[in-house]
Amino acid sequence: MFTCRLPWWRSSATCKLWQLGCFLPPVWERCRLPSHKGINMTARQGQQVSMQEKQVLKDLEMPLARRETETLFQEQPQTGNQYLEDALLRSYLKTHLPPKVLEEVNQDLERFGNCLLTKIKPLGWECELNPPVFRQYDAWGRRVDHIVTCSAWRRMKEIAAEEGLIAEAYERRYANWSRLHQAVKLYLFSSSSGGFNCPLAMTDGAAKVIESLGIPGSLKNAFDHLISRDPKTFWTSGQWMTERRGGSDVANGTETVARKQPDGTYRLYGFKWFTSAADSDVTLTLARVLDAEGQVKQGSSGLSLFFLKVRDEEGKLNSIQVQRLKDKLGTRQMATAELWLDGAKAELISAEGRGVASISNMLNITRIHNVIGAVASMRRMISLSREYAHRRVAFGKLLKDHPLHMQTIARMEVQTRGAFLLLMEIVHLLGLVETNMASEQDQLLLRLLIPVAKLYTGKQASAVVIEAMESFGGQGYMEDTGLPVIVRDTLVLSIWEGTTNILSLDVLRSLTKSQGQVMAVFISTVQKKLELALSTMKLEPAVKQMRDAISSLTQFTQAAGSKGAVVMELAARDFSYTLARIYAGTLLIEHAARPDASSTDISAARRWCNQELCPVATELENSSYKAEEALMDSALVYEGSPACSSRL
Ligand code: UCC
Repeated sequence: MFTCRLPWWRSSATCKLWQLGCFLPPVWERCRLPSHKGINMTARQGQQVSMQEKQVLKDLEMPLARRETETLFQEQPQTGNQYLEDALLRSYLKTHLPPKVLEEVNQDLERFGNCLLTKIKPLGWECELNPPVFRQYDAWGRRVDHIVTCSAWRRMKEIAAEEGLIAEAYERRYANWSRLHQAVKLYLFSSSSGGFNCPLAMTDGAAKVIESLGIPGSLKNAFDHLISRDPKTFWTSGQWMTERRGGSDVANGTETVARKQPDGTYRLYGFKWFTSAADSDVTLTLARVLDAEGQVKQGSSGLSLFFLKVRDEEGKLNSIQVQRLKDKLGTRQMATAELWLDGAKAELISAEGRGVASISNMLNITRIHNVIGAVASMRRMISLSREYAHRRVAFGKLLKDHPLHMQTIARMEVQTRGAFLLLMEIVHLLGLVETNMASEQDQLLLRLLIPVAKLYTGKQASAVVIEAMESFGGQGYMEDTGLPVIVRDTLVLSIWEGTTNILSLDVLRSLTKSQGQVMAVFISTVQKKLELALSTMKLEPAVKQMRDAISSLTQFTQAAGSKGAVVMELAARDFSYTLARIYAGTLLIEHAARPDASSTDISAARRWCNQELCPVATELENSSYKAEEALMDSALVYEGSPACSSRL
């Protein structure tokens, strides 16, 4: 009867109770009922039953729990060599790099992709598990202000040197392509770096500032350390810009003063409120030079740029006190500190009063690194999400066979592709500028595109990683999957290195400074790129949408020109987003117009124009909801994944 139909663990337990003359209802029923259903017992009988029941339940419940756990078991998404799995990256390199450079870069990146998987990724996770600790005093009460980092973090520094993650850009062995090579390595490194991408961003920025100053003799040694490939001599740099009164408004928020010394150096006095990667070897920072009367000049023109070493030869802090480490939402692998400068010895490296203009060379580099980090986070989350969709069953089929699920991932994929091409465009232009191969137009375009890309991808990355986290259901919210770490670390990308609004205003600054020339260059560049795409029939609708968007943008800029500054300020954010959408879409179209473009390249370009440029009302008309498009979603998402990857 009843017991016979139950599995062994239920039937044996039930038999024991049967011998007691009672029947134990299922566990869930017992929870609901105060007594055993339909059976009258004395109190003693009840006690006996209760004790025996306990034992039986132990026997019964444990296997049940185990069994249920087994059925809940989920397969972990597995990703392989990031470089080999990134179809767009590989097709971009194949299209743009000269063959000889491509051959060498391809080899290096494939090797690096393996190294990331086997060596760097586990170190990155170790950094997450062992965040820095601040030790203010030693055992004997001596103040030491020691920021203790884990061995994995220190190993990251060595790897960064060995891999030439800074050096590559300054050695220029591939001329203008070296910058792109470096950026691609950083892009691959970023989401496995355990936060070490942050000090690298600032180190690159410091090297850039020193290089743009013509590498003065006094900074030659520091420059060599910053671009060293030798782990023993490699230095990282900080960028101490933020003070209590202003993170964005640097010009009015900076209180630190600089007192000139008889030997020509300066001593800095002030309080730096956020100093990222405070374990760095050197830093650049802003301060106001005290005049003979002990007065300083306020505002932007009172700020000068200084270089300083954080510790002396013996390892003692350079008259700096660490107040505390910041308790951050993310990037917890990296020490962000509050620092008192109490006479820190420093070298003035800009003309007096030209601090902001000088440090903007650093800002532009760290903002590009921000874009790298944003695209890398998006790419990482999508890789995991698409891999999971290949393994996870819901409603009787794999997630990858649910059209709505795939449409969601495909939309993220399109956003990531646009952001990636925008990044490549910027580092390509930067490479040209750095090797004196850039035209004046290239320089203007670069000046405009850096804040545009930083603000757009910073925001986009947050949206994409949150969407991707959701694609894992509840698992996405679990700490030990590693997914929340990516989300947390991505959220800062719209904040540091200038918030979205500050960057929107910087877009306006570039317009004003060039007296509108940057806009003319922007429009003529996108138009040229679109003309080349006209011969590809399948891209016609996208080109048309893009041209319509450009014409609306032109109308807006003409009309806004006659309006007041407030109108332009209010429009700055939407205006910047529009520039980003138009430029990224144009790059997708350009990439899809290559003779060897794939159908997914074309689909991505068309989708960008539908989803990013057009309101939802036109989606139906533009066929986004048709069955053929659903098939394309899958192709778009899985291009380059291990199942369908092909070598260069
Ligand atoms: O967050 C921080 C560290 C984070 C860790 C790094 C991680 C990196 C990524 C990691 C990878 C995942 S450090 C704090 C970051 N703080 C900021 O970004 C500051 C935000 N605020 C601004 O950007 C403001 O717009 C300011 C500070 C630049 C505004 O300063 P001013 O002095 O009020 O602005 P002015 O007067 O307009 O500009 C002064 C000069 C002008 O040149 P001249 O005098 O020749 O006309 C400007 O054209 O500076 C020039 N300038 C620029 N030039 C200003 N900005 C730029 C620029 N972006 N490019 C070229």
